[in-house]
Amino acid sequence: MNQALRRGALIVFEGCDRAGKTTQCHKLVEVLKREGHRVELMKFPDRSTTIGQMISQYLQKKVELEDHVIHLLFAANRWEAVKKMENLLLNGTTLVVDRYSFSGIAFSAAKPHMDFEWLKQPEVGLLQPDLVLFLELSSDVASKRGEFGQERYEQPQFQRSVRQIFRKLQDKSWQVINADGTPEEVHQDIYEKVKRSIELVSFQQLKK
Ligand code: DGP
Ligand code: NA
Ligand code: NA
Repeated sequence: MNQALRRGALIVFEGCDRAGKTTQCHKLVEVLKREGHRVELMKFPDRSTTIGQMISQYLQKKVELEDHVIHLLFAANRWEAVKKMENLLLNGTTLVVDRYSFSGIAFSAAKPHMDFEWLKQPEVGLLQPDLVLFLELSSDVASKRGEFGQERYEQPQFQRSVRQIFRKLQDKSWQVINADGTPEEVHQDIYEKVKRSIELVSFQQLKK
């Protein structure tokens, strides 16, 4: 088969805070690289850009921003990466992305007085993931993972609401991953699904 025609897969990790997304993203990228795959790790929010710095300040509670404003900034932070993502995918690089539009919708929709239909609009037209790995932690295991950090959304009540909204967003690109196991067990589960996805989508068009 002609390698040059193959595109990369857009693999997105989602879940509540502390589910182990970041650890699993790193592990996956490391293993795929070792196997010779072209793969790149990305993370949203990307705090390194100008917009990302505003988001970071908001999350650290150094500034207050109206709920719709911060929602748009998070979306803008994804939009500013679109060209780069598209180029990499079309050139055969698989992207492993730590959070994407589903977090965008779930975290804002968990706030009072936010219109669900309005919230989805800024995400329309972004690249659609080929595979969403939703890391789900049972509440038992979650409570044993220690205290939340100090950032804005890191409160049990808020995270419970986020989790309920995530469930409503689930579509056929999702695979729910039981994140209660050891990092190695969780990784094995993820790895199988990702390998299948990379093969499956390599001759399909990118979706927007
Ligand atoms: P992280 O760097 O992955 O820990 O994410 C920072 C926090 O921001 C985390 O609580 C999840 C939240 N978050 C991530 N993406 C979005 C988004 O698009 N919109 C909102 N409102 N929150 C988000
Ligand atoms: Na966090
Ligand atoms: Na994380």
